[in-house]
Amino acid sequence: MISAKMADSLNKQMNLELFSAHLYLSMSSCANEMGLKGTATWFLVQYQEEMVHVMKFYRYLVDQGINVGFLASKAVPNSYASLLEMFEKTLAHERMITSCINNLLEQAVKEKDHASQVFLQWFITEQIEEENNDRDIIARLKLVGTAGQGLLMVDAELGQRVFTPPPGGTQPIPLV
Ligand code: OFO
Repeated sequence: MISAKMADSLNKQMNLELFSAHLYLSMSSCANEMGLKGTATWFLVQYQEEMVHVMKFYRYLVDQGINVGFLASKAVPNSYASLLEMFEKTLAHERMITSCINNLLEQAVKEKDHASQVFLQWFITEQIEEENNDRDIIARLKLVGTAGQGLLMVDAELGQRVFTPPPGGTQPIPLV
């Protein structure tokens, strides 16, 4: 049993995770248009990971007896000047998500909602990895420059990324 206020906050986060999924699917499409097939793959995997996040919130809320609500979704940008800009926007977005998750945990602590605290721990750890991945890629892009051979090398590396379904059950959407 969770409070109506906690359920509302978690429901909003579920919708924000859906926004993240749309944002990264759009970035995948942009990268494809720029001829950066490896980057397109990286963002497609990122989209799949975000759908796992959506489903984790969905499952938790439904298991707590909550009828979830899908809110109106904001349009996402679909044009970027460079790959560096794309990853800088990605890092800024992930930092915003980290602060939302931290706020949710603070709310759960304040409400003495132990179940939600345990649930949110996974996201606290996940956000360290999300931000770290983006920082690494930005650093590499700054080293090699944003054009020519260096860019193609980073693009090829990004294309190696594969989606790994999380252990323990929350099934994402089917793989593309
Ligand atoms: Fe990218 O971590 Fe969820 O939104």
